[in-house]
Amino acid sequence: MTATSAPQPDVHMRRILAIWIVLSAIAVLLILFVLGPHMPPGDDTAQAHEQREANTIIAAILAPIAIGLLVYFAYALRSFRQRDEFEDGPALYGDGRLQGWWIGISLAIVLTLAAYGTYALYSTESAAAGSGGGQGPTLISTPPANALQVQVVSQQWQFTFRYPQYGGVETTRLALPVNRTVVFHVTSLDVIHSFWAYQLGVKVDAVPGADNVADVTPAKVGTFTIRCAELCGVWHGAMHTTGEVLPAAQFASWIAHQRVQNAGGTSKLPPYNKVYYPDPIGRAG
Ligand SMILES: [Cu+2]
Repeated sequence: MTATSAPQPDVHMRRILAIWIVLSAIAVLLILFVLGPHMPPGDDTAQAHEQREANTIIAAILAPIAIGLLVYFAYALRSFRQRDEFEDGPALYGDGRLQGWWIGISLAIVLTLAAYGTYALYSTESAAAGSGGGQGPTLISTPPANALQVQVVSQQWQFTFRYPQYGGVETTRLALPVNRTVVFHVTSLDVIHSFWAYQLGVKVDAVPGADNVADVTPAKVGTFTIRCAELCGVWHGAMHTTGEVLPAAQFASWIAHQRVQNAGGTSKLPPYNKVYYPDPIGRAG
């Protein structure tokens, strides 16, 4: 028997604690400084930047928890394994210290995240940067007067985009000028979809009869991915396209060209409205 030379429970706990602290410190530093700058959804807009920050912070908080579980599991496998006859360990009842720590730490983590989320939601900084959420017809931010209005019209299974300030022209491609605030008005003609412009940090429910508004300011010229993020029927998976952020002059000539090219189609569209309703029997002509 090696019972006399086996480490005491306190020694085990101290070892586990030491391994956990070292690994957690490494993981948190790696997440904050190495992985963080590459976390989704990037920083093409202030909203995307904030979401990336939130993802980084949450990952940094969760890593020590995950590492704690894995370290304990690995240590238990190695050191606490019953090698001869199998026998249950003593039951753990009413360990007040363990319960106290468990409830205390869980409470601290949850309340910290709730406070952080609430602060981020209501801080003047994020309100000024725009609201990517699109939770209804009114914005929590105040977009500038020259903001570009774009209506996102969703239907099974594609998005089209209407520009009310440019004669109400409707296009199958979404192009936006760089550094100009855009206000998306998201709606649907049939079932519930979700307009997800990944790199812009915008995800807005597209609900029939609803005008969900979100504003954002694209800060970089380039392309971004648009996906439907709500299961909407058999071709939901094919409901995606690529949007484009253009230099201002290029956007101006693009939209001017769209107006001319689509003039025939625009004249047959119903007048611009916050919402539309399906017209299966063609009452609108
Ligand atoms: Cu969809």
